[in-house]
Amino acid sequence: CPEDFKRMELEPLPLMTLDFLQILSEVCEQCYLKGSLYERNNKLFQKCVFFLTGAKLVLFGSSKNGFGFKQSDLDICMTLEGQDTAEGLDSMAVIESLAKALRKHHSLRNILPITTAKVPIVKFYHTKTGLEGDISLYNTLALHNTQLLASYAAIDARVKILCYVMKVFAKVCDIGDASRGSLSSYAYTLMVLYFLQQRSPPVIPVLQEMYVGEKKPVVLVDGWDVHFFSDLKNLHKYWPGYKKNKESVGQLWFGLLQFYTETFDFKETVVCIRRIEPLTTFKKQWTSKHLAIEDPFDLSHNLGAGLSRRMASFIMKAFINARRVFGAPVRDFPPEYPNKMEYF
Ligand code: 3AT
Ligand code: MG
Repeated sequence: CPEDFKRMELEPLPLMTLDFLQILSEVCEQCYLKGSLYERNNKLFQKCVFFLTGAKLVLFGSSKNGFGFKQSDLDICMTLEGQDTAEGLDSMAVIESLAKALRKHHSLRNILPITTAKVPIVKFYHTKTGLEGDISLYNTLALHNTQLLASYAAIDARVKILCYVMKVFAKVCDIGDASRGSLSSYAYTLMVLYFLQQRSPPVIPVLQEMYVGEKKPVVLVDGWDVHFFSDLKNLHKYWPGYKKNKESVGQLWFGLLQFYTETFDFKETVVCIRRIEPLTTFKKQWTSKHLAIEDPFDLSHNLGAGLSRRMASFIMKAFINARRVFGAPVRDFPPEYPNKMEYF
């Protein structure tokens, strides 16, 4: 369990040289440039949209928030014509009949309705594009958190790179599959955003705390406040921290690994991107959980709630190993890369 990893067990690291941090930045940037496919999923989505009579399909998740990559799935939200909310809807029955309708499409395979999850979904595999996807019903909050994440991605190019690198890290270390007991990509993205907000000076603001005018607006969706500051063109006017942080991606990536292994106290504190003040696990009554990550809108939802002690420990070990590996300077790796990114 994370709290079992006493800080003392962490190996001391050699001093980071500026050269090495430059190499680390290039590794992160190349990882992003090689794999990130911002528009790809949108195009493929158009190809694999199967028209279901009476249904409206909207793409969300990484295909829309700027953190998409080759292995990303298609997250699709379905609503029914003439029905604005899920109220009175027999979701299980709709999911079952949706699965039946999808089975008629010859280009779809592995159609699997999952009705036991918090949000019932139908999973599928599209043979022509090789994409996996899932369709959920009236997942309105997800559409809003996609917008929130897209706004953070639009503020600073380093956000996209780091979120992307984090997802690759999670996939490579086999700690990024919520259906197999670990955490979803979404949870790791929230961890990166939290770190970037807590960095000094911060790389991104807390958009949910910002507003123009006297009173913070409240926009309710499914009973939760989904307001956030979205006037990014004028961010420099309202956020004093605008462009204050000048660290490289390499510094930030290594900083993130240090933050979650050396500084952040998983036992006491919740990963929470909606406010800058620390939020305690005690206040949320989430003390029995190994890792607490609060959804930015559905505040009752802890994304780490499903983690077993064993899995939490496995995830922490991956972070500790990454801190050691990325913290060990190498001399001549990698070779010169083209397409360096400008991020200021
Ligand atoms: P990939 O590129 O697909 O790996 P992603 O950013 O699309 O990453 P996910 O597929 O994990 O992230 O999730 C897509 C969206 O689904 C993000 C969020 O709106 C919603 N979502 C995912 N997991 C959860 C969760 N545990 N709780 C609430 N919403 C979730
Ligand atoms: Mg996804």
